Amino acid sequence: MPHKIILDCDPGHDDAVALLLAHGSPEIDLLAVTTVVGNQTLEKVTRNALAIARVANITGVPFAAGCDRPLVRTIENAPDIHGDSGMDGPELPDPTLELDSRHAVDLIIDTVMAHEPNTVTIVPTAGLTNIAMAVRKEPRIAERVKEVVLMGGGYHVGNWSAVAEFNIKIDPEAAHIVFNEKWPLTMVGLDLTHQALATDEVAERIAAVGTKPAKFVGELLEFFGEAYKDAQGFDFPPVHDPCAVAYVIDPSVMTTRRVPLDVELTGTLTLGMTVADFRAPAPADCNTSVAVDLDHRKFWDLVVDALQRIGEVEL
Ligand SMILES: [Ca+2]
Repeated sequence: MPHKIILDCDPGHDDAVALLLAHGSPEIDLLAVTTVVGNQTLEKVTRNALAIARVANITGVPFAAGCDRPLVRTIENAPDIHGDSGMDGPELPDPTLELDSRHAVDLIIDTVMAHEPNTVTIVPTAGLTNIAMAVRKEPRIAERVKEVVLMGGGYHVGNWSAVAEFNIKIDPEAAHIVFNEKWPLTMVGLDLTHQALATDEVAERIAAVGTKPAKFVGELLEFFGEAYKDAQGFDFPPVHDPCAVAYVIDPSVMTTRRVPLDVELTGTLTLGMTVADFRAPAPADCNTSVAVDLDHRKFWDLVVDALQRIGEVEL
């Protein structure tokens, strides 16, 4: 049985790869795609999500727009990494898919409540505003969701400050809510995703697929690589978001460690830091884990395989 997921995202170059991986993998049943302010404004990331749907011919999956600002903080976007559109690089086709009329928060709640308990995994690859709002509006989803597997945070690294990662830092209050719920939660943070580099060999493998969706990914990664080189001094871009989807497809793609996790809300220098307490063996009731080591080859095999399965798509 494929794993049922809701992808909550802010496309975003790496969100695009995450969405294509979810769509192309036979191990994933993509129930819904929801968007939230983050890499760019809600309007832009939602348009980008619909453009990806057109590029990969994703139909029959509801897409809904969610929160256009964080719970408490003012809006922070990341144009230095993702450009003015939020997904600069390839030409973005005009969307043909219509948005679901529901707010993303309601689509998330409806989707979780409509499925059997312990069958739906929520995969957030953006700020956690929608997920926090959903679990506040309908607390029963905390017991009903199988797991939350999120891209965000880092137990030893930051990128939006010395110790805080973008998705957590832009809405730390939302992250605090999500990290402190009862659901099992796996944090696929920067410690892991900085191993998911799109090297030259990876770019060649994607180009060799030879389809329009693969070319689209190639152009995304080219822009992303330049942006990461300029902004953060990386030789190759870390492709964060599909790591969370890959973990749902095949947990053996990475090692994880169970550890108590929380989110700093009051630090002068550490706001939005995801604090992992490694001092002792995790207590029996610990429901949080962090991703540690990535199998780079296996990860990119999943992405390339998904692109091959998507095949050619005519625009
Ligand atoms: Ca993202």
